[in-house]
Amino acid sequence: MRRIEHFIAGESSMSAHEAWLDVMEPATSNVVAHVARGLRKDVETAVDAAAAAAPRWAATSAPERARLLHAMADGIEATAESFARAESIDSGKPLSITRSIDIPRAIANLRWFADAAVKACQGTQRFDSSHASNEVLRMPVGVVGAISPWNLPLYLLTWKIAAPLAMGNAVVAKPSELTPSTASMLASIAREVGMPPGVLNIVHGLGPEAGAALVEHPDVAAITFTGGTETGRSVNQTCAGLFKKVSLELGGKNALIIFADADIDAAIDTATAAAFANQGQICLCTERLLIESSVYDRVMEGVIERARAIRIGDPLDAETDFGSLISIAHRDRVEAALAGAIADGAHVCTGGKRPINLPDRVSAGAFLEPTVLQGIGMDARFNREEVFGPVVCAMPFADEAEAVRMANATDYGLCATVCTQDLERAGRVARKLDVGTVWTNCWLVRDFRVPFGGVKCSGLGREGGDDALHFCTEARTLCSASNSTVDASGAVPTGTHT
Ligand code: TXE
Repeated sequence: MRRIEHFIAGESSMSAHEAWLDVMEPATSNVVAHVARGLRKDVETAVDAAAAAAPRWAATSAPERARLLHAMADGIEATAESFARAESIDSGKPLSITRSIDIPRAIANLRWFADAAVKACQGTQRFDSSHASNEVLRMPVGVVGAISPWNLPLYLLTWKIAAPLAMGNAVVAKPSELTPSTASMLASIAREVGMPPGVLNIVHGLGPEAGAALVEHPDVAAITFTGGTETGRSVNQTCAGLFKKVSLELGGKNALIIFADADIDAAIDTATAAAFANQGQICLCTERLLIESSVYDRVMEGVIERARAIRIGDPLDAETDFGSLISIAHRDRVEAALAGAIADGAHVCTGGKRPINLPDRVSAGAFLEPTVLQGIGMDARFNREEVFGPVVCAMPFADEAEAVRMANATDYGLCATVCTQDLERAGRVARKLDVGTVWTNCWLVRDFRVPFGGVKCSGLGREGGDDALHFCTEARTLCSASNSTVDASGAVPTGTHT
């Protein structure tokens, strides 16, 4: 059986306690690998390696750091098909998606932040007066801990580590224990391209063990976390006690609002994609579909028809659109939420069952049909809690004010989509929605430069663009009677990181 080890100080290593966890292929329910079960000791070794490597890495010029990140991106690109396959096997998502989205985006993450950091390190902010000159440096914080989930494994891991590495920090990453393969493949590439030992470390293991030890470690200056809201709450509490920088990208209960004046066919396509992409397991997926009453029946007919046309099947078959959920345990949770909705009066318009007639290879997988519900209101539990599966609940609304009220009636605030041809209305509604991102007539359009994150229980802080570069650095103000400057290459002196 394949064994996935930690990557610490540039070397593969087993856990100090030689403990292993099973890695399941969720589409088949077969064990496909064993992954090291990292414990506190392993995290300590990794943080020591990172702390030792950080000063020299910070003193390396930004272009040289960028060159190594681009080399890692090249390495993924050269073996993209193996990455796409490994991601599909670990996560149950279709190969068509890992080929077209997950792996290309992971490559782009490394490249974009590599270049952005070079630009950021070229110029420092200056504020001069007749008395003094102020220069603001962005100093790397030292060691950054990155904890990532299973729904977009390499995509989110690279999204979390690229900015810190590019800005001169060392990283200890803890990927999800459910999807460790591509992180380990990335580690091999880091070694091949000559990433200095200790700059990137990967410790595998369970959240409450390896993850918690990373968050609690006093030498980890910042934690970037993507995962569930309850886990995020506990990560946040630990970081608060240690005055640690923390960035939390958590769950959502996102609404997609369709006004009667929308391009209805396009809105139906957007709604279907937003509800069922990645089997509904993206924090940005739509779980509440709000439809203006006068077009409710027409929209529902279209969404149901599109949901039924989605090709469910073996994720490794290139024709498959829709694979399995991440695990049988997660499908149980989604089915429990569905059963709760039905008990509260929901009507299942389509889906709601485990698909039959799947190919033999995947007949024991964690599949659930794309499901559309209606008939329950905003007070139903289903419409308040994140479900994170392929189930969307439709509700009619009478007017703009009611749509806004319904969309905001949740503890979450990650994103929303507004479908309308009246752009004035779109702008008005967007300003009233209590979320981090509002899309108009589109969904999941992501620009690296824009801030990304949520409000309320959806998280804390922003990722992307300058926010990401600022998160992994501290501003240091140099106030001087005379002009001073830093090395134009972006290198910062050894020993100055905290
Ligand atoms: O996430 P966890 P789970 C939501 C979604 C899902 C729910 C639970 O609603 O149903 O969260 O999923 C690590 N200290 N999202 O349980 O546990 C863990 O090992 C430190 C939304 O899988 O939050 C993994 O690496 N780390 C989300 C990562 O946290 C801990 C994506 C995420 O796992 C830890 C995934 C601890 N105490 C789930 N406990 C999104 N925002 O996209 C766990 N971890």
